[in-house]
Amino acid sequence: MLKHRGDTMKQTIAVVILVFGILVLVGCTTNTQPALVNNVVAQTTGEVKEMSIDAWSWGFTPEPVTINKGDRVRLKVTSSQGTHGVTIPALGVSTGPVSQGQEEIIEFTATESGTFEYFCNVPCGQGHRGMRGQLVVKE
Ligand SMILES: [Cu+2]
Repeated sequence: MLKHRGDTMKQTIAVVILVFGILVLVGCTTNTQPALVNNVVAQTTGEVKEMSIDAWSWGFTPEPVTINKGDRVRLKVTSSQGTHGVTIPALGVSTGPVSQGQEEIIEFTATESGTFEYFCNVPCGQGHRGMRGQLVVKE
């Protein structure tokens, strides 16, 4: 009875080691080719586009902002009147508050085409809710 139990234990240990080995192998395989498996790496044009948005009370200039898919964008946000900011939720980028006469630069790569909203992320008074613009990413 005791001997039999010992054999079962050995078998269990062998199975655990085998499963562990398979997991390690699978882990190594996926780690070597992340770009191929998930195709995460975005195709970029390699060109950095410098663009500017000026915020004022209450709006943005220019509006809309148009770029091409794959562009690496350096977006300079300035404020010529009041303290504002820019957030582009679809791209996960935001400035902090940009006060009058200041500037902040945000960088992103436009990996998908479409029309995305951006808006002011600093409560700036009466016209704040109207401070919206569109970022058009062309195919
Ligand atoms: Cu605002």
